[in-house]
Amino acid sequence: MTLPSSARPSSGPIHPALTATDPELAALVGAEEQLQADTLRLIPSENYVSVAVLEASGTVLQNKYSEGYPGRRYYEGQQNIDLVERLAIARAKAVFGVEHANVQPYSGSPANLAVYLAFAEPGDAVMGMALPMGGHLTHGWGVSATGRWFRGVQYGVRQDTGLVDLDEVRDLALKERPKLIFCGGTALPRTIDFAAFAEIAREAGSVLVADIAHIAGLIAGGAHPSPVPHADVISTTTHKTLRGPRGAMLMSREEHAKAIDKAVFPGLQGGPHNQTTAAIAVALHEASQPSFRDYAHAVVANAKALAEALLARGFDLVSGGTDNHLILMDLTPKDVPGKVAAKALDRAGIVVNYNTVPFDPRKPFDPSGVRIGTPSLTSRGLGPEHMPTVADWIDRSVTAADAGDEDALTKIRREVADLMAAYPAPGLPTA
Ligand code: DSN
Repeated sequence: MTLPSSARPSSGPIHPALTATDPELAALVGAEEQLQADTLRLIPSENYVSVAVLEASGTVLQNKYSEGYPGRRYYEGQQNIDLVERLAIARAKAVFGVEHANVQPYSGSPANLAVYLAFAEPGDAVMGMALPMGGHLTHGWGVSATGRWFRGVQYGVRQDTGLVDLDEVRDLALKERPKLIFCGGTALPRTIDFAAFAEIAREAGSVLVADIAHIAGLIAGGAHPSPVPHADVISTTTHKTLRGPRGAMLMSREEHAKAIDKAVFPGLQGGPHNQTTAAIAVALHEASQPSFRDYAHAVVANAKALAEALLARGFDLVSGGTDNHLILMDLTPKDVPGKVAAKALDRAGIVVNYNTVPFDPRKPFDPSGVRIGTPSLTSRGLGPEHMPTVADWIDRSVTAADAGDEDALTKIRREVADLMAAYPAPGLPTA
């Protein structure tokens, strides 16, 4: 499988001007580069971008204000910026097969808020998956503005299967008639049935919003079904499986283009971050290459292999496995809280996040599970043959966490660093 672009050479500082101007900050960047190079990064929403994406996001495009849209700006001097944004839009339309794309949202939460502004009024019912069930804060969860300013109606998964209960979704939707129905989330290991959600939204008279932030790269690479033509609006970040810069996009049919564009600007945002728009364009170009299809399928193959290896070691996986890039482990049977396990794994050089599991009896800041994923390790070229080793490291780390065995964690950390040194990451120094 071709990686997006090669790792950087290690000779000399890779940020010479930064090192000369601000050595203190340069040292912090260098330390982070080393950390990202040495560790096994398993947070499913993270990735490594290519050097080309890194370069685009560090360009002088960031010096330019360009409130408005291509051809309709409030500032002059847009000769190049208009072309950059048009390129990003055209590539988004081609990669996802949509009629309209807005590439200006600063990130996923502002993108979702723009959808509320476009289609709902404060106080309206809006429906989404509950955060502790695997949804997202901005899908109407109470502590979010979307749950405070709108009436959040929340669905979940079945306790016996760990799967979304579409009958419950339909019953709730027909009872509440929400303006918006969100599908998608942050801890969903299984395929989203966009067609079924669209049918429910049609019956309830709701706008269906597919939040594909986690799986955008899988969809682009043909490793997860597309929400097109089912969803009215598609919201995504660009920095997860899509392997672009931190940013977001909203996509839709032409009929919703005006409402979405008006909601993003001037409804919510000022000037777009043009350096990010450029880097999104680069990421979309990379996502349109045949090698990205290989990447997307490899992410899923790795996740399935890792899930099997974890199950073989007695781990309890929500829904019993995965169809995508993500695994949600319930550590209750191991008698180790998620946070204790995540911190021990971190000391072993394996970076995950602690996470609630559906029906979690513990609190969100000290939950029962950890969430892991394979986008980053796949970007480094690891394959299914490595997943038994990864599962073994996780197993030994959780056991060491329980036993308070720091020596075992230190030993695993050395083993992790050795393997990662053999698989350099894009944009990072080699050993
Ligand atoms: N914070 C992101 C994640 O980690 O899934 C979702 O916004």
